[in-house]
Amino acid sequence: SDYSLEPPRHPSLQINSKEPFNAEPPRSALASSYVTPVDFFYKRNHGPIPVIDDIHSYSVSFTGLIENPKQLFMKDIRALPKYLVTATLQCAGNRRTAMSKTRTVKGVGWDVSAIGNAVWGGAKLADVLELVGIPKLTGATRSGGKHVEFVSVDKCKEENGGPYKASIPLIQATNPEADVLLAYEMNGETLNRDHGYPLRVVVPGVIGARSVKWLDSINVIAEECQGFFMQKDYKMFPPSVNWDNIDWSTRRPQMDFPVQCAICSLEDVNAIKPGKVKITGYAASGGGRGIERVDVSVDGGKTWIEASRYQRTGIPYISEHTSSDKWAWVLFEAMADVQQNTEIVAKAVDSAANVQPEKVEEIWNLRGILNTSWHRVQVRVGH
Ligand code: MTE
Ligand code: MO
Repeated sequence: SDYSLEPPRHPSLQINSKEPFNAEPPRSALASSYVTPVDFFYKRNHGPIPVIDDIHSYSVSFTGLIENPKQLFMKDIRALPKYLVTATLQCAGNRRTAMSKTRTVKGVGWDVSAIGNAVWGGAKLADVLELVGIPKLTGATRSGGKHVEFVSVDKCKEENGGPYKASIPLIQATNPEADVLLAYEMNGETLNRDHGYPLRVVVPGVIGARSVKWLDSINVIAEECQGFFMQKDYKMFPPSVNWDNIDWSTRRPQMDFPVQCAICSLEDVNAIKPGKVKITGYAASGGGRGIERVDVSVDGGKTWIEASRYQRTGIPYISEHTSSDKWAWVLFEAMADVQQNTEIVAKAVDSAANVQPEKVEEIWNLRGILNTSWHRVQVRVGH
């Protein structure tokens, strides 16, 4: 079958779907390291993993509304300055399983680990676009191009056997500060097949769906990409919209992800001993908004304590401080005293003072995306 050439994967991944391969690490493994090891990084695919063997003949074609259409080979991309960007990638479907418990949603189920933080290495898309005649900070090309479309090599059924694709605005693609990369490395190693070998897009602060893997072409276009995953998926609808009354054209494709956090040191329903319990997890927000605060409750949300936050070890985390990684998650830690069965809750606040919604019901949507409701775990305390 098409799936006979899949790469090997770590046995401790929880598999949510086998073909296409969708898997996430156990919670406990996720929050134990600031930079997520490649083996434990969630894998989100819509078709078989492409086989790209001949790296010398591999190229990306640049087409559309540009001055100098051309083909770029890996050597051309590698000849540009190499940047390392620490960025958290999160699937819009992260925490979907919990959302589907209130009302059924459509999509692959995920626990809290469809998220990971990696050091991506590659060329800035803004530098690459200069090679095809588009200067930095361009909102529109002379021929009217306003969006940059990324088209993959893979084939998926949602595109009727065509390639996966997505787009971002040209102004973001040509802004060096937006740190959009054409990445060929992940955590200092050559990007592996699962994560987009030999070349993928990384759009920091934006839902994972726009970070197209296995690039085949980049097209500068007038309107945003008309592909399935931009127009018929990954849009946020209100709870009143169902499969009978949905009108996809009424909503924009989701780009930035909202403020999110999850407890990773506990699962439903863990049995713990009475006394001090350590509560750890991650918090992240989109658009480069840092994490201002993480609140933890051990009485179901009646009272709260503030968790401590950190990124790289030894450097205190201060939201919007230059020593912090602006596109990356923060890990949090709190100690609390627990004497009886209870619900432990976490919620984060980002640098724009955005907060997480209390109840999943309020943000329920038929595709089960962006479940950023307060994260709750039930614990049983044994004396
Ligand atoms: N790119 C291609 N070509 N095909 C895909 O199926 N999935 C997208 C995105 N890029 C996808 C893709 C989605 S929905 C997510 S969340 C991220 O890749 C996941 O990236 P990862 O598997 O490296 O974690
Ligand atoms: Mo995703």
